[in-house]
Amino acid sequence: MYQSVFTNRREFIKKMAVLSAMTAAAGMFPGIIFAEEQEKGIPDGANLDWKKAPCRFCGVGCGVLIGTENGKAIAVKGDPKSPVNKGLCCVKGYHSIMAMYGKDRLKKPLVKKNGRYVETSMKEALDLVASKMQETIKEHGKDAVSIYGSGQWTIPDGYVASKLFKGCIGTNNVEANARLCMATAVTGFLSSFGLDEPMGCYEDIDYADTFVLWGNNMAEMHPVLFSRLLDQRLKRGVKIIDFATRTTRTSMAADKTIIFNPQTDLAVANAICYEIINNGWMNTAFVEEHCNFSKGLTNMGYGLEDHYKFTDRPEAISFEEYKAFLEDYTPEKVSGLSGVSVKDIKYLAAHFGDPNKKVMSLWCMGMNQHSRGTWINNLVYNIHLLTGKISSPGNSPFSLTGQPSACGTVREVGTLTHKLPHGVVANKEHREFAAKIWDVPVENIDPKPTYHTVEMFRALDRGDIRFMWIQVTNPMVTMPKLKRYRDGAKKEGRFIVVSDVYPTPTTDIADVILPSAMWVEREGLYGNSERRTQYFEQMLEPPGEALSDTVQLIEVAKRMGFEKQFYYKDETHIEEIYSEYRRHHEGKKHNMAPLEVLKNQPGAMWPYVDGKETKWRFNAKYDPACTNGKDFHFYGKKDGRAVIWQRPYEPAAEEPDADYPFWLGTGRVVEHWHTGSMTRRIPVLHQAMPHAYVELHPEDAERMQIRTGDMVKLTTRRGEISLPASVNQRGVPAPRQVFVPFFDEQMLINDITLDSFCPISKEPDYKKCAVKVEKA
Ligand code: MGD
Ligand code: MGD
Ligand code: SF4
Ligand code: MOS
Repeated sequence: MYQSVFTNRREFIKKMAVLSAMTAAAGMFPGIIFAEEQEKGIPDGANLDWKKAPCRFCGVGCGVLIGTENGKAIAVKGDPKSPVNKGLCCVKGYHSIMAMYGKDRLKKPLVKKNGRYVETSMKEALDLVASKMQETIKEHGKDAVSIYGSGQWTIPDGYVASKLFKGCIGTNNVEANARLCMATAVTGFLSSFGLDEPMGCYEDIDYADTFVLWGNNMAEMHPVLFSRLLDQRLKRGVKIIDFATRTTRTSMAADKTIIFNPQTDLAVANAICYEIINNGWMNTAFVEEHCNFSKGLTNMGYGLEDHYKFTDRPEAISFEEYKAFLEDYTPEKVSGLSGVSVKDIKYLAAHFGDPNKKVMSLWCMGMNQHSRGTWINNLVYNIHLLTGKISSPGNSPFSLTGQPSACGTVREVGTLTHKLPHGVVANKEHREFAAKIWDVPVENIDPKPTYHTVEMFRALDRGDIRFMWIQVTNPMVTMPKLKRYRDGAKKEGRFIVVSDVYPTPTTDIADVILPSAMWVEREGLYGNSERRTQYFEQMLEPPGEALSDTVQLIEVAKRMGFEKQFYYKDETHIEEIYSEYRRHHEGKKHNMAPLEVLKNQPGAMWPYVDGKETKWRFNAKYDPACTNGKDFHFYGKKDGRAVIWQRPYEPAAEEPDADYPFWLGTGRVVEHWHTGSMTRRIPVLHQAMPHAYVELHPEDAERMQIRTGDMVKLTTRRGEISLPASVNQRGVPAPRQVFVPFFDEQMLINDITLDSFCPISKEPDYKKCAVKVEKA
């Protein structure tokens, strides 16, 4: 009911606010037993039924073992058999099962009637969703309905969503939150190599001598993987270099931290290439044999206007042209702009240049949420290509993913407007291939992409989109320049369906709220950063009438007349859906392991060929898809060569000025998952990090007489918010910069962020805008 949900929600918020910061829950625990059970006495484990699953949270994709008793999950431990985490977990993993047991779990569908939410049966709610969708299509056309999903969708969820919307309804209005996160990684891979996802794997960590972290706060965001780096340092004395815009827990653990001004990683990366070439460190044989040089358009803009369109126009260039271009990026010229000393630029370059050192680069949102994100991805690949340090054990440019299945569901299933599970909508052969598997007429699949995520919410605001179904994502906390998109979604004549497990600011704007079965309350598959697909079985009954997102979609599809396409015989549908999905990826370049294999082991990396996973793609020694008779084959490109890109430095969309003199950067903390909807309902995590804050540099704080806990007002051209200050606590930004985490729905930092994006990937730059900072 409206009353009950929102009283609960308010109570929840109030309770959250009174609890205060006490403990820092960042260490590693040996294993966790559910608190309630602990009061009854710790079970000896004898009666526990242990089953394996990938962790619910991040893209590292640790294997966990879940102990259930009497229909409840009560214990978690790391799976020692998992090659990802070898038995270890981080705080979120160890507390993951508690995320299912928040007191206000959604159990019944809620439908808004005269401004109030009324409980209905699942059957009626799904009838309403289907008929509303049909009505909207009839009145406004197929491109007026849309689905916005997630890298936390399981593979089957995303697959049936794409099949329903793209294959059956015939609209390309399918997007997922990984647009906000991984879209740039994808365009980076495609432009440099022609195929998405890392060539290497986590095992690279065991062989690399130097690790360069490009603005990736791994200690907090990929903790278990980071512990593998630390472990290698103990064993082999490897070097960890933290190249970032702020000092974090990662910096504290690194051997060296180099701080650069936001956006100037573009210039520093080019300076590293300059050094490599001009010091004779280039691997000439590799470059001549396996690389081409290209340039694209410049001055692309920032996507700030509605209907903004951009397509790059690549042009081949010679090595000499490329070399001449780098003359603008000598360490001396770049030092002033970037704030990095000439010595440190040379230090970085020397690590890449040393022929006796294997180097692994790691990055995540610092490089992807970047108004020139595709470019900086290209530039880091340039460094690895020029030195030939790629696609071999320990030599690895590694783009880390964030969500448990951003790779598996969004990138591989292709739940983005321009994509299909195999290939893109614009390609006739790809459409024919998908249509055949989907059992739909090929004319159903529209060759034209519609809206990327930011533009999709703009279309909802304008009224071009009238119906949106949101699953496993909380955009009313996470969209940039949020106020516009919240006001737009609330306009008359919009119909919003939200599938979630808890009430959130996004369910607040819904016309229908569907309760979902979560994680191991259903069967599913995720795909992690290293191309590893992992299966989990259903271990628990979902509460009330909650249904998996897959089943919700199938039920609506059937009601819309697509019984034939969504007729699956097995009970949960997963077995059949997954084997249907695998057909899209058949062949040596992307074959996925069969379900029987995934049921018996902690995942398998694709391409899975002749019963074996492929650890290093494009390297003939390891990858059976290499066919050019050479040592490496970048078969994503027609001529088998990777591309070294000429990409200049260009400024961010909005930079500090006299009125807004600071940089505002945003991101995450170790205790919370994104919007906190799950982790803030886990008492120990909530208590460790009860509310958001703004990090300031101590000199700025001193000048403005701000101390930790004082309220600080942040104002941008979009609005203002106030938050407590944090000085010399968790992280320390550079002078004239502030940092705010986005997990706290009471302090919505996205109300004041900017919706500029990388013109090639359309991924927003959440890391940079200009802000005024005042003591409140
Ligand atoms: P963020 O906090 O988003 O984390 O993982 P990260 O990308 O590591 O990014 C903050 C960093 O961006 C800063 O420390 C800064 O150094 C860098 N940065 C800022 N500006 C620039 C720039 O101009 N260039 C470069 N190169 N760097 C810059 C994110 C990852 O974390 C993601 S995507 C997800 S989906 C997961 N979310 C998540 C979570 O919510 N909580 C926890 N505990 N773990 C998570 N892991 C995943
Ligand atoms: P989450 O909190 O992960 O945030 O942002 P979101 O995806 O919007 O939302 C997941 C939702 O799914 C939650 O409400 C949760 O309760 C619900 N849920 C959990 N399990 C299930 C399930 O099984 N079924 C269903 N239906 N629901 C479920 C993430 C997004 O945020 C990302 S990925 C990035 S990279 C961006 N990062 C970012 C940033 O760095 N800075 C700022 N300022 N904003 C950002 N926004 C983006
Ligand atoms: Fe889960 Fe990521 Fe922590 Fe591993 S590192 S336990 S996948 S949250
Ligand atoms: Mo951040 S996918 O969502 O990787």
